[in-house]
Amino acid sequence: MHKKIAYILTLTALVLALSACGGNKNEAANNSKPSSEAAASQEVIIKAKNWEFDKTEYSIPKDTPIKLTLENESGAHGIEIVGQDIKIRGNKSEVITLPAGTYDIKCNIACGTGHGKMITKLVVS
Ligand SMILES: [Cu+2]
Repeated sequence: MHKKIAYILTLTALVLALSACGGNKNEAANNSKPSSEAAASQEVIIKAKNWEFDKTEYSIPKDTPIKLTLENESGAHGIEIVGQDIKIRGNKSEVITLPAGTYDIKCNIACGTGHGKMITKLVVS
């Protein structure tokens, strides 16, 4: 009986060790992958002006590299995908890849009176 328990414990430890190794390996692979613009399959343009974005919602496919571009039509604005380390300031692009979910996008440059209203959504599905 004790042998069986020892066997199960060993097996559990082995499985945990293997899954931990697998996880680290994937993480390292992702970190070393450069996010080049060439990898993006489509582009989403967010247009900003004083004090709103051109859409109340933007949609992109999940787990797919997308070129996200910010165009300022008036004023100086930026975007930040809340909860993610994704920030664009001014007229620039960045290639992003996100898992499924709904994210808030907000202006990240103190742009004046309506700054607090500059919020939109990014739906990833
Ligand atoms: Cu702002």
